[in-house]
Amino acid sequence: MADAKNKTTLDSLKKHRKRLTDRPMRQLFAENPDRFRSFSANCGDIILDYSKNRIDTEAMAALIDLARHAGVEARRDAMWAGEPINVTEGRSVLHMALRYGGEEPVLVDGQDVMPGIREVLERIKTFSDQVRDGSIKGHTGEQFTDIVNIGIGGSDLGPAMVTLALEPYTRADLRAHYVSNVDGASMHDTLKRLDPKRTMFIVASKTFTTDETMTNANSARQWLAEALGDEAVNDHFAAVSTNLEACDAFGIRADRVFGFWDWVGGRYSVWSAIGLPVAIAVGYENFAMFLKGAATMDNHFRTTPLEKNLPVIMAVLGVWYRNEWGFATHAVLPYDQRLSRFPAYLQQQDMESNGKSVTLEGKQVETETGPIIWGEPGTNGQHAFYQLIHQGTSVIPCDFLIAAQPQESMPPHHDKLVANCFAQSEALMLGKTKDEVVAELKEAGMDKADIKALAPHKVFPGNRPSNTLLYRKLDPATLGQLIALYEHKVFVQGVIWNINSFDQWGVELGKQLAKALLPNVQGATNGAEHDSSTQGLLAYYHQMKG
Ligand code: G6Q
Repeated sequence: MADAKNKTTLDSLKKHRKRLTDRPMRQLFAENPDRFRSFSANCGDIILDYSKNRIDTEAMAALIDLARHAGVEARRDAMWAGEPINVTEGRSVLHMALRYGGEEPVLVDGQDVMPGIREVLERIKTFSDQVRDGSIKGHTGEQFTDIVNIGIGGSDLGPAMVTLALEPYTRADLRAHYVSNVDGASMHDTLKRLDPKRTMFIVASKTFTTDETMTNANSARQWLAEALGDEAVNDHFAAVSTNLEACDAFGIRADRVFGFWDWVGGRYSVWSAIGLPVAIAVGYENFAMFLKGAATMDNHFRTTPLEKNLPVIMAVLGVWYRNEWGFATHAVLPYDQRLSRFPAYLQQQDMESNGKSVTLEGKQVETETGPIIWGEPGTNGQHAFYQLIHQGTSVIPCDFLIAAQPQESMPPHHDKLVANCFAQSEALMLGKTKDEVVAELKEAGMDKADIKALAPHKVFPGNRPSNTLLYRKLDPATLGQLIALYEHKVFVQGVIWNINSFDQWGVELGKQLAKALLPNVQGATNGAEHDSSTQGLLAYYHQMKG
């Protein structure tokens, strides 16, 4: 946590936690019929119901105080002012500028970044329109029907998740595919259904040096050149990168290279030209609505008092559970099949940002930081891992996400989906007492001995916390809002924990060692410089691969 000025707030949080330990939510709901009204807030069409949490008015006020004392407002303003708040990389953090769309200048080192953003957006519009209307064609004069995005991490998870989420806005005759893994299976299985004459590749890499992406890009180029000749490559490749020289060296023509800037972190880059495959798949107008939705949430985050500020509320509740109650994981459960990749997207968003254990000053943190984020869409999860959420020994705070309106008219599907979603949070909150179980079993005619044996298994402890995010419809603007909501939530938590949410040094060691190991894997050497486990694995690998 930031420093001593938080001490009083932290002590008060402890007191609130002790007090609330003896007052389960069931009781809190019974005492306050207005609980939903007291603990819900909205941003446009997104309602956050956070009443099913282990809070009361006093605890919530203390949590908001924690955010205030940690300096969330000042750091938020410093981010928007272009200050280099990513201190370990000496960079500004201005993904909000990418979707701002307003007239005011946004400055980095005294330079307005908005003209550059507008220029790239204009190029994305022209290019995506021309791919969609067929005026940009492949080498043999055929219209493109398949776009393969080659990127990984932030250059993949965002656009892949968004394309899936906005499926109703895509065209059946223009498909976007995403290849990220260096596992050749991914590229192989994607290409086997594609016609090179009608396939375009977008190589998406901020650095244009990422090994997985460059390996996949080279394989794609080879596949294309084998089918259509080397001279076709130019017509079938585009690139998105901050490294324009490397794009040129790869052989991608300048008018097919879309730039972005070092103040856009990889996991915040879906709003930049990294969103190009999305713009092609759903059309530029929808991509623009997606940006606009995010800007709505940015405005909410920047101007709404902390008490009614959705990202702040979700952030402090997360800190409450992580630090005061000791809950290590957090589940994201969209009742929206098209958000099936949203939990994976948020895993990067949250765990790469806040999976840190040193403070901004480089000291060991004194509290737990980012939780483990996981999840799957409902109702599928109900038939799988929800057992543990309801009756396991770990308490797992959950976020439920649900649209009021489905995209397709297929009654009674959506009503059933909504009923299941609301039922889960109610069940988690209420639980089922032993008395209730016994009464139910008696009612069903079971004899006393059987009731005695079975009842303990059928008790639900309840008092298990959740948020519900209810939105009108999963349209591009709403999706933009939802993503920005979580981005800001993670930001606020990073400020409270006093860590740098914008670097990711933890991914480096594995990359270094993979580079060092490759010669051992490719040659038959035993890798004597490695530990005995690695040597043993290498030896068996060489023996087994034959
Ligand atoms: C995200 C990370 C990381 C990055 C990938 C791909 O914040 O920086 O996930 O996006 O490693 O990097 P490139 O875009 O440079 O290939």
